[in-house]
Formats: sequence, C-alpha cells, structure tokens
Amino acid sequence: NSEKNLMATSKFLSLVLRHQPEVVGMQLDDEGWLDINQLISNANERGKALSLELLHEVVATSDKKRFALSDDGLRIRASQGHSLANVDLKLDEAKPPQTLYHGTVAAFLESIRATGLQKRSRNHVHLSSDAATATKVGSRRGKPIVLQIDAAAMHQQGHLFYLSANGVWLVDAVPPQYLTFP
Ligand code: HQG
Repeated sequence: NSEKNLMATSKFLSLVLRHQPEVVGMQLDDEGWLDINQLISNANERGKALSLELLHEVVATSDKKRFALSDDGLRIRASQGHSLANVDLKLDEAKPPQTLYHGTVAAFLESIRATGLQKRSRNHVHLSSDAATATKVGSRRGKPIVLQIDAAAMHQQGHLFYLSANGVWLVDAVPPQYLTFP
C-alpha cells in the first residue's frame, strides 16, 4: 500500500474511531472498540476501500501508534484523541514525570494564561513527555510554542493523570498556576 493510501486510511480511521463512527453507520462500545469485520464491510458498502491487510498495515506503521487491536485481534480502537463523550478508555491512573509539555500556538496564549489548558472538543487535554513531541503537536497549527507543566505538583495536589497506550499523557485540565510560558 502506498504512503498516501496509508495516510488517507489513518485519517479515515481517526475520524471513525475518535469522532464520528456514524460515517460507517456504527457506534463504538463504551470503551471505544469497534468490530473490525463489521467496520470493513460497512466501509466497503459505503464505497470506502478498506481491507484487513490495509487496516493491519495502518496500525503497524502509524508513526504515533494511534490505534490498538484487542487481544483477540477482532476489535480496534483509537488510543487517544476522542471527542465522543460516551467513550471511556478505562485507563489506569498513573504517576506522571516531574515535567510534561504542551505544544500550542501564540494565538491561544492569552486565553491559556487566563483559564489554563482546557480540553476543548476532545475528552482530555493532551500532554507530551518530551518537548520535541510537543513542538510537533504545536506545529500542526503554526509556529509552535511549548508550555511546561509542573506535573509533579499537579499530581501531588490531586489531579489525575492517565497514560494512553501510545504514550500520550491525558488530564482533565491544567490550571494556569502549573504552567510555565516560554
Ligand atoms: C488549545 C494530535 C485557548 C490547545 C496531537 C490546542 C495530540 C486552548 C487546542 C492530539 C486552551 C486544542 C491533541 C485555552 C487549550 N484557550 N486555546 N484555554 N486550552 N487550547 O487538537 O493537544 O495526530 O484538541 O493548545 O499529536 O493540539 O491527531 O489538542 O492547540 O496528541 O493523532 O486548543 O492530536 O494527535 O486542540 O492535539 P486539540 P492538541 P493526532
């Protein structure tokens, strides 16, 4: 499968598994899983070329390991990034490193200074364990600005942290007092 085909299929799977399973006439279960055979046949019915082989190649080659297969190989879900309110990945709470990072752009800074980081349309605020990854996340929107989060203090003061299967740290919000601006 071509690079282009893999990328397009990855974007399609992100749409279905994070935001709009209804585009293939399906619903995720309450932990975000979708039956793979059903997904393939529903996608094909709607004119979307998808095969088991293509799906497996996308899962295996995803740069951010965006998707996870169930142990029996029959179901797939996105490891983070959901906007669907009814999905609960049932992640275990985890102790974060001292510092985490968030990549954003200048246009959002005034608002972030005032209210801290908010989850906006997604189910969590996404944080990275290294500044380089946060820089890439910010670059999606323009010239990246990387904020530092005092994760140790947040955790100590009772904020819950979750680590997604693909290494993204998830929190409900980051109040402004834990942020350091560059
Ligand atoms: C900003 C990608 C104003 C925030 C990435 C961000 C990530 C505020 C945007 C994943 C704000 C939300 C998520 C506030 C936050 N005022 N703006 N109070 N609080 N923001 O896309 O972190 O490639 O929902 O800075 O790698 O950019 O899709 O979050 O710019 O892991 O797999 O509001 O998406 O992964 O944007 O990205 P998003 P994000 P994938």
